[in-house]
Amino acid sequence: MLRPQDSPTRERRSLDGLWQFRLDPDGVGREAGWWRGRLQETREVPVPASYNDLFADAAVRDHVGDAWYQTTVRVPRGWAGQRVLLRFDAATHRAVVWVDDVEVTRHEGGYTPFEADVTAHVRPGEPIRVTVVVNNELTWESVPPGEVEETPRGRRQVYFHDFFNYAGLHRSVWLHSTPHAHLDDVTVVTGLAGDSGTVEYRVGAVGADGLGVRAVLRDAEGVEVATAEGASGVLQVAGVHPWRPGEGYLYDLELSLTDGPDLVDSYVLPVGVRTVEVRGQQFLINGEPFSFTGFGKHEDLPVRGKGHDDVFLVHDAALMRWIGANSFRTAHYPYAEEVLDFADRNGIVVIDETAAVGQNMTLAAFALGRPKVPTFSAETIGEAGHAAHAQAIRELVARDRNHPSVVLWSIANEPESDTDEACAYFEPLFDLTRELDPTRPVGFANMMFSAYGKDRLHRYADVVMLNRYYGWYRHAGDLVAAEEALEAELTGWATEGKPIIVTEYGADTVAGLHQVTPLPWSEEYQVEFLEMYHRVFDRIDAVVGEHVWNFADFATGPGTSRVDGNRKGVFTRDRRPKAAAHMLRRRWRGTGG
Ligand code: GCB
Repeated sequence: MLRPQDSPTRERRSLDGLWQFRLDPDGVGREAGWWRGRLQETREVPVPASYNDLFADAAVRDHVGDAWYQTTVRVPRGWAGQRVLLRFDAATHRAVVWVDDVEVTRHEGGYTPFEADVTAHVRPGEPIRVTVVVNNELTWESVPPGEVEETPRGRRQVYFHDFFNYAGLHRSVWLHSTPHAHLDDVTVVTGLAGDSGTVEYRVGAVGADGLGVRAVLRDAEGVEVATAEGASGVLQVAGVHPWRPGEGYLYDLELSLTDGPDLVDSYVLPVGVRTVEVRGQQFLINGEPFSFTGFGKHEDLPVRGKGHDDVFLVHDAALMRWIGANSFRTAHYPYAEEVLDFADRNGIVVIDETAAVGQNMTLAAFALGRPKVPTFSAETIGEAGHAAHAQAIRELVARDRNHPSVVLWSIANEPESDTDEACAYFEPLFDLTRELDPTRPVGFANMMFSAYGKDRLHRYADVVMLNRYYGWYRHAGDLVAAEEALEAELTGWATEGKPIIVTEYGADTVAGLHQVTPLPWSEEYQVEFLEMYHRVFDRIDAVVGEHVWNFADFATGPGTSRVDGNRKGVFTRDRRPKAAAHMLRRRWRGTGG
């Protein structure tokens, strides 16, 4: 599936804006066929956005089940004779889509795109009614997992991860056109040898028997640097300008489907020429050791929830530059593609994560005070959950494999990782990821309960990724004991011979809360906590990455350990710096101020 784009042969029309919206708390709309006509008793909601925080209404915020969206759009007159597609960049967590009275597609998983060929259901120049039912329920079969509880007060969603279960149409919706004979897939793999580069490409095409494929690579000035013929090939780039951290140099790969002298279809893919490799305890980008500085982030904003927003895309990146962050992890799900495009153009390094979070029932029992159930079993995360996870990996790699910014796949966050069941569950998922993309290392973020000596999954991973909270969930307020414990554990991990990225470390901090003697929740404690971690990191060569948890404060479900959400942000939710931001800036930029 190629993204919608405007090219000499393709066009797109955005469906973003205000849509009609109706919650379906009793779950009657599917039976009643709400897509068959104008949706009744609606209010307007913006797309893209989560619906939860728009109305200051607990029934909307905590809704469990179906939510209906509807809009109309006129198919451009000029699209006669073209294929017409309806594409959703995401619908969280699943959706069914109708064009007028006809179901055209359904999709499972809240953070990857899907589309339907609607050519047979539209007439160029005429309007269509687009109806979508978006369902936000998390179950043992979904990624992430959860459980819907029936209570006397209605249905309640329980989930095992630490961020609010925002739902809705979080990303853009498109109507777009392609020719009937068309390119439908492209993969690039890049290489570097001295000052020459290679761009290996492979395209898929439909209805293309007897047609030719031509590939033209242009540099950032638009100058043609290499060409090739055929559905796959290797372009040689003499005097290559590599993509590198801090400098997102991109070439354009123009792919054309041709019929003799005639152009049938055309698609342009930005390409960064770079290599990624794990060698010993180093993480190499373009053959040079790379150290990750930055954050685990979230897609999370006041009012919008997880709705993608270009304003905050630009602003967050500016703050990351200001502070000296060179990278981030898409905790805990694939982010909007606009975010990766921006990272590509700006040389920001990305650890790309699936939505597999909350697969740890020991942690869930501890955090939610629930009886412990097995994580991986026929009654909990079983075959269906495994299949959904494998599909989530397939869709993530298919969507993001051509982004130079993405250097490492994270296939899960803090899963159970110390049991036979976890090994049986994860080994095939690591294999699958490598089979889908042999060019990037693969890892998962390990949780403290499976500390060094206990974890059994790291043997499948190329990089050790650790989320650690010594000084917070353990040894809270005692940074001396925390420092000893952290150093002892990291020293153990360092003997594994793999690079270590500390993918989370952080302390909840209420902005404006100050203490003379640093105590948990104060700005001073956050600073001393992070400084303690840095002392330890600097003593252990295998540590090649530090990602503070979190870039900004973010919304969570209710709970006694959260005050208006998770406060481990280095910035507040509205992006004001806490004292730790200035400290990090001194460390990461080496500016002394
Ligand atoms: C973690 C999780 C993250 C939480 C964080 C916390 O280990 O990966 O999702 O938000 O801890 O603050 O507890």
